[in-house]
Amino acid sequence: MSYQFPPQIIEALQQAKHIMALTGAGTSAESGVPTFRDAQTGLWAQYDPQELATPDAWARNPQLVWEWYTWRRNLVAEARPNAGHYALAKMAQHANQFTLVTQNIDNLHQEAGSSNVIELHGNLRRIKGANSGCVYPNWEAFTGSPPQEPVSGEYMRPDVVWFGEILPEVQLLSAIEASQACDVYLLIGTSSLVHPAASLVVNALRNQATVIEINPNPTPITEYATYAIPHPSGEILPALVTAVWG
Ligand code: BJW
Repeated sequence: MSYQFPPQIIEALQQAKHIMALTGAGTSAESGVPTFRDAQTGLWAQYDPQELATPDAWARNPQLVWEWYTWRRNLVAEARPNAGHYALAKMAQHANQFTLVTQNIDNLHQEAGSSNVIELHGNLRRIKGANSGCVYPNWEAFTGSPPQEPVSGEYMRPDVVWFGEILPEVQLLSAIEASQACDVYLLIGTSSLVHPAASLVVNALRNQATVIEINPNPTPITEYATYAIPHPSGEILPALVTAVWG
């Protein structure tokens, strides 16, 4: 990709003591994973994701919600990390300090080699007891739609964070700390509509960090970002890593 990065972006990244990146669904779009607010296909076209990712939807119809997540798990199983995921893993090796925070539940950052990924909204691979919250690392160990916990008989649900639910405390606190400490904040492939993830950038802006948004479409943050790069992250991130670190 022949994007001409402003020299200030290169300099800010080269000199940064601490880079934080917050990623959203757009980061995995070039891996073939639909973004959260994209139109859905086939059977699922009639459902609004925002109305399926809620405790109310689960209470009303756990089978429907479980099947939606099964459909998404199958999509993600076919997906491979794209050049943007790999570039972020590479960035971590060059940066003095690097914190990768994701809203995604697809595990693609880890598959690209990123470690210590802070997952704010859970992970599609894990499931947990709907009442006990007891977490199991691998959904494949269970059958049923939704599966039931073998001893207690309670329903098992995906270990993800739905609207109205509290984010995992340790992960959220780590993300808040990084957003307060970083001098460069990369905002990648997120519509910045969902809080508290969308509010983290306020900490960075308050501290005069350089905020660089990478998203083909404008978001509520675009006008506040120091730089907005309106292109796909799978193209921009590898070019950026090369431009900054060679
Ligand atoms: C590309 C690209 C390419 C395309 N390259 N880019 C403050 C104000 C108002 C409301 C609230 C608030 N605080 C809390 C709330 C309530 C609520 C909320 O935010 N509501 C808003 C919708 C208004 N938040 C919550 O309920 C959170 N809980 C909470 O705060 O608890 C305390 C509390 C509760 C109640 C009231 C007050 C406090 C929990 C939020 C959990 C979100 N969960 C989900 C589902 C996870 C599981 C699953 O995936 O099924 O997380 S919702 C969904 O949105 C998912 C995503 O992680 C999240 C963000 O979406 P994301 O990643 O930004 O995706 P998209 O699709 O929106 O955008 C994709 C972007 O990519 C687009 O911009 C494209 O342009 C771009 N793109 N191709 C780069 N190639």
